Amino acid sequence: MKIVSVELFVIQMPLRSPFLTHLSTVDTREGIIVKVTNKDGIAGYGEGVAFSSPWYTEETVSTSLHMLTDFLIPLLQKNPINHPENLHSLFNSIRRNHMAKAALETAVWDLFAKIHSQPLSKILGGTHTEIASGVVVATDSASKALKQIEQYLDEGYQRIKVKIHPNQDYFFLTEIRRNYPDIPIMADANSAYSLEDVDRLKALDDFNLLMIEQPLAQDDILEHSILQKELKTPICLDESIVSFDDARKAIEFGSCKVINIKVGRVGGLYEAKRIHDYCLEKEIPVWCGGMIEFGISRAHNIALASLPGFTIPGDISASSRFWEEDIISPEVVVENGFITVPNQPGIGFNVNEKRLNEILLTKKTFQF
Ligand code: OSB
Ligand code: MG
Repeated sequence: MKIVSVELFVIQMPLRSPFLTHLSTVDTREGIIVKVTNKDGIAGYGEGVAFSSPWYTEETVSTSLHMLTDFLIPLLQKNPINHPENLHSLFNSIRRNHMAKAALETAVWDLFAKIHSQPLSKILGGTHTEIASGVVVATDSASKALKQIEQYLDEGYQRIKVKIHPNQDYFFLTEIRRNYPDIPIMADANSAYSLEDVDRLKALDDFNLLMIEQPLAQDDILEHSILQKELKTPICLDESIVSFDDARKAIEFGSCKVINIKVGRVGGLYEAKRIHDYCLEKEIPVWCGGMIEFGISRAHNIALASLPGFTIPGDISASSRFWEEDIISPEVVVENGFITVPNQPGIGFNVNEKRLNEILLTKKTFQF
């Protein structure tokens, strides 16, 4: 692939409205854009999706920059590769730090697809030409949630996800179901409960939720298997699945009936595809999770979600869900509830350099 340079752009953009969970409020998003250029001047892009603080996983923007600068980029520099899949074993010498790895790995996938003049979705084995779009409501009152749900349904979103926790669950969902008895809805707890809350969680079976996401501890597989036996509502795991082996164990133990795949959380597209392939074989539906991301990661998610096992709407929403103006052109749009999978080579979206520069904090270049 003859990579000649890697550039890191640290950017920062305010969200159009704050994103509230019981763990943290995100109102400004920092991120890392990775640009990998080959000897012919072809550029591939990736995005680091760690947050500024370690509330969702242990990684942060700073730890990602450290890993990229001091370990991952030097490894790639010393070990030229000819296929993005080679990065998986190359990066194995470094423990975890999945979001840092995925930032660089996804950029190399985009470059590889562009070198072969193929859409990334095709390179990965994607079959869908459009993907069903869902959206997340992350607010702290039923009245605000109802307003947002109304707006998102108007915009065509096919599934609504709401954030829940012990102070915002039964009453909150009652209000929503009173207004919207039939819409496809699910709830994400981001580990707000423990097994002691089993009766509280059982009560949520009343709401005909598509699934409940990550009710118990962020690193648990065992207790979710105990809980799933008590619930009618399917459990979907997010935080607990950081690798192929986690997915295999969770499915074997019956800890979940659905898996949310996030490219950053599992360390890249290669691992994401392995999890997808395994779930397809085991008839476990998967959907693509979101990280309040900018357009580059959004584009990688679209390519991933074009794979055949992505059968339910995930958290890939339009650029306008979070941003006044995204860093890609065209922006991601949702039409009649669907996002079209692009046909252009690579991720199929151009980087809007003007916008990127407007929100740029720092830039670092590594010449190979
Ligand atoms: O738990 O899925 C999550 C956002 C940031 C961190 C974790 C999560 C989320 C979301 C939605 O729920 C993300 C999105 O729509 O981009
Ligand atoms: Mg989640």
